[in-house]
Amino acid sequence: MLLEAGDLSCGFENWSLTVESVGMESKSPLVGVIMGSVSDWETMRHAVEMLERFGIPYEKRVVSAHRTPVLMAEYATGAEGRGIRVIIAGAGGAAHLPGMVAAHTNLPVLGVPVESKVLRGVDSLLSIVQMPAGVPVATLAIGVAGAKNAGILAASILAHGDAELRQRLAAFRAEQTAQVLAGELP
Ligand code: RP5
Repeated sequence: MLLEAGDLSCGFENWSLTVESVGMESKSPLVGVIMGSVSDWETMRHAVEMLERFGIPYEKRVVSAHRTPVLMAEYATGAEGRGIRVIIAGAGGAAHLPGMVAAHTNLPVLGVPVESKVLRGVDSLLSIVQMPAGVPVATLAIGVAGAKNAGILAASILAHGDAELRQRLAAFRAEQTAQVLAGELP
């Protein structure tokens, strides 16, 4: 059971609802959502919204590999001991945060390349995806799609030990399928 006490009335009968606010952070998070800057939030909030849809307890915070390197190392080394099971790390530009976090933990790290202004996120993507063999970062697509998929992938990872969450994932997929089948071209 991954759900914690809290308002889950946004429930799974209403998958198409847009989550207007993100306020279900947990004191016993299973997913740590970190990002290099407050400016990444507009992208990374989509990962958080997906976790909220699935009722997965999470925490979110800014952790910068180059501006707060000591905090980053402490966060990554301490995450597993605090009960975190997946880390989602978003960063843009010379996006070393996911790789540096992965260097400090054996937890799965899902990297989200934030779309940078100058190179439109190609720099972020290449920085995150090209980890040398031995320290993996599971890299998602650039921008919002990647952030959403990071949330879904975190749910998939956690669903291995949680039949209820597996059901929610299946329902989510089924709703997408139904929407496509119901769609009409103009
Ligand atoms: C990276 O630098 C952050 O992840 C962000 O995407 C980028 C720009 O940061 P700001 O200058 O907007 O704080 O560390």
